[in-house]
Amino acid sequence: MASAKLFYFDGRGRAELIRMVLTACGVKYSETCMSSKEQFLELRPSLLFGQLPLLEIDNVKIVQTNAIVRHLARTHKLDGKDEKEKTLIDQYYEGSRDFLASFMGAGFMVALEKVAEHAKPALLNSDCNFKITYCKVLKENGSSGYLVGSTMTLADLSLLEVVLMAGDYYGEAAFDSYPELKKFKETQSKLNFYNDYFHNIRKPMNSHEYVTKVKEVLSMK
Ligand SMILES: N[C@@H](CCC(=O)N[C@@H](CS)C(=O)NCC(=O)O)C(=O)O
Repeated sequence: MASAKLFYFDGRGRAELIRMVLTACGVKYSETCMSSKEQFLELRPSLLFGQLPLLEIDNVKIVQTNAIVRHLARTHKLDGKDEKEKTLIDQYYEGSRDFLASFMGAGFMVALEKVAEHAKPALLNSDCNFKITYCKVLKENGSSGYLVGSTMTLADLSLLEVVLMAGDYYGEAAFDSYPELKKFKETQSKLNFYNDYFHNIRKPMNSHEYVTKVKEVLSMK
């Protein structure tokens, strides 16, 4: 079984999806979490774009979150069985990444206490386009509970990250009137990887300490 090293911070950010995919692929990994400016500056020359996350796997250093998860998906067959499935997976993956990107830095831009309020219009509205679209896709794919085909793919993991985030902020209310998303979450929660991910791997929601630490390490104002 492959083993890997993940370099990031001790929080979700851009690395949470990588943690989910590593767990779903059954890859054992260790984490190095940046805790000082000096530690980051020492690592920086080995980062292709000077940025984290970095995943070392199979003697290769990979940066760029999307490249990392796509590498894992390709090497562990979470990327679809034919060209049509691969394209659909890419499409749904990009859709949920775009949506998530609008919240990614929220805890760094508005006071942490205001993040849920900030995200509310997009995540809780009864006419949330994102949720409507993914419900439609799940419905059209039949009763499997997955976005593409009848097994888990990278597209599902990417959607799951958004679904879990919405659940963190608003509980079950996040899925009122979206039965397909409710069922999607149930399907995912019955998979073997989920229990391990949810209980042992998933990082907590950002705290003041975490935001302060990241800003300090990256010399952010
Ligand atoms: N497109 C890159 C963006 C990476 C990125 O912006 N990383 C931040 C931390 S979340 C970083 O390392 N910033 C330091 C810098 O840009 O100097 C990815 O998805 O990996």
